[in-house]
Amino acid sequence: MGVERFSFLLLFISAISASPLFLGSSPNPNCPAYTCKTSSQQFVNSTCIYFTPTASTPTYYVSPCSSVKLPYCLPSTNNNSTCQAATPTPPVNAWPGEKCSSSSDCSSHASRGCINNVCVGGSQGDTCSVNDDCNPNYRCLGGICQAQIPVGGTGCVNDYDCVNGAGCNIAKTSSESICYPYFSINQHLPVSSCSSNNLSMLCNSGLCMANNEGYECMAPVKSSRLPMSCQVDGDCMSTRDDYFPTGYLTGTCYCGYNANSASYCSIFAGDKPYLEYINYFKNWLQSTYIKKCNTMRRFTASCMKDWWTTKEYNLYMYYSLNADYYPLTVSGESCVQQVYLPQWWAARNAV
Ligand SMILES: *[C@@H]1O[C@H](CO)[C@@H](O)[C@H](O)[C@H]1NC(C)=O
Ligand SMILES: *[C@@H]1O[C@H](CO)[C@@H](O)[C@H](O)[C@H]1NC(C)=O
Ligand SMILES: *[C@@H]1O[C@H](CO)[C@@H](O)[C@H](O)[C@H]1NC(C)=O
Ligand SMILES: CC(=O)N[C@H]1CO[C@H](CO)[C@@H](O)[C@@H]1O
Repeated sequence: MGVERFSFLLLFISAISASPLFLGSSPNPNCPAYTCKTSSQQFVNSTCIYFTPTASTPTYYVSPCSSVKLPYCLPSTNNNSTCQAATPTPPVNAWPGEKCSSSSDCSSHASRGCINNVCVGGSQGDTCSVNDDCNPNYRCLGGICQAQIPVGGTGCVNDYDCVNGAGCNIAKTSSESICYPYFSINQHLPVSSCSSNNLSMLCNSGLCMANNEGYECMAPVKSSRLPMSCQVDGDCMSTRDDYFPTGYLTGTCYCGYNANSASYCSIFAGDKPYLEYINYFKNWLQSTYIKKCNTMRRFTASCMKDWWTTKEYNLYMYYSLNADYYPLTVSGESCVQQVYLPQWWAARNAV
């Protein structure tokens, strides 16, 4: 398990319906265009996006919000959008190990509250009901906080039993299950689980595939070129790992935030932006800082932000979002990216 990091691709991007195979970078009739407001257009009443539904290519004309009172543009689908007031920042709800100014910042999992600006929960031997109740380096086993299993140790049932930089390669019995460092199992060696989109954080490549017995790690397959223009998902085939009878993966074709209404394929773990992300993620996984997070919070942005340097955190966010959003960013104008991909935009400008 432990694949949640991989699954936060945007929910509001339009998936593509069927249309003929075409491999050039041509407009996709199912995609709108996204472009900056022209100088002749007049936007009234704090409009930040003007949509032309009846144009031959429906187009979103974008003008980022500049007023201090109404700084945010939240894009609507098939409609205009207006600048909005800043949403209030949600209260801090910190897990054991995470930073706080007072006990009200700590979640109910931190039974001892805020001590020296860190939320404190259960230590060795304290009672717990879930992993979240224990301090960093511990997990909840049989109602008691106990030390996580080190790399190479046996007895894990899931990743959260292992130290934060490692996951559980589950065998038939837990006494044979071993904690492996993430991204450490070489290609074509067995791995206990593989997500439906062929991702495994235990594999060196980040990729896995079913075989006759179960699953094994896959070679780092990639796009045949980057960017890869597409009309349908079937256009998004990876290079092959010939070790498998069907040794390729199929990505997803997304409408990009560009002025040409072009669509592009999601990328594979062997592609440069994804490799950059995995390499940077390894810095976190191998750092001493990850040991300051509760076992359930090992991959969370909030714990990472608390302990990593701002520079490292920003770089991580940039590589992570850049791998996820790659097809959305190709050939985009900055005014559009600023409004439609605000997190990516902010991370890119912070690095
Ligand atoms: C702008 O807002 C004003 C006041 O609310 C309203 O009277 C006017 O119709 C709006 N204009 C447009 C083009 O929506
Ligand atoms: C978008 O704004 C324009 C200009 O104010 C207006 O004419 C149009 O009806 C609006 N579109 C929608 C879908 O509300
Ligand atoms: C567009 O937005 C306006 C203002 O929020 C709303 O009244 C209208 O129903 C929307 N139109 C469509 C077609 O969704
Ligand atoms: C778990 C698994 O193997 N998932 C998929 C990996 O990719 C192949 C080829 O695209 C699919 O057939 C598998 O279902």
